[in-house]
Amino acid sequence: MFVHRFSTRLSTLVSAAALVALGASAASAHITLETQQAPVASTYKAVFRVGHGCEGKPTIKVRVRIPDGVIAVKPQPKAGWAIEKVKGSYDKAYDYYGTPTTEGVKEIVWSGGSLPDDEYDEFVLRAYLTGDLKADTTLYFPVVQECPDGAVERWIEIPAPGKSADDYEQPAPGVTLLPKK
Ligand SMILES: [Cu+2]
Repeated sequence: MFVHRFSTRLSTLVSAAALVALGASAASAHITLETQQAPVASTYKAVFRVGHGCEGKPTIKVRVRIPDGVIAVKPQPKAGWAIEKVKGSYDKAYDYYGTPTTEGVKEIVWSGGSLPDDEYDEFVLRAYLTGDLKADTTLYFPVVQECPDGAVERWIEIPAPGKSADDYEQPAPGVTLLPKK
């Protein structure tokens, strides 16, 4: 996030062209999804890319909230990290290959590791994007990134209609939904 605040402060001092360059580098540093398009009614491998810690501090916990319509969630085991699967009821019954499904994982928490600010890592889960999700919309996975001494980065901003992630300081990672194959 240092990059973003730095660029905001600088905004009155530098030219528009320089700002564009800063914005591009800041965007690549967010927590983002590797695969940014996926059809509904299909299985999706979500790779969350963590580009930096909390203003220089290492990342010690990553919490991912599972949005409505995303079911059958399974995190990929990760060496050096414990995984908590927080379960709950879905907002409705979703069809999972003919089986009505009413509950499952709503949040995944990776903890116990330490990712230095100057290193890169990925946190992976697999899930089913139900046919109830709407194609041609963006599905967002809010992520909270925690660091020592209470430092935290909340990647939870959901862009309003007509806006994009680039319009926000801490956008939630998103995947554009495509029509069912
Ligand atoms: Cu960033």
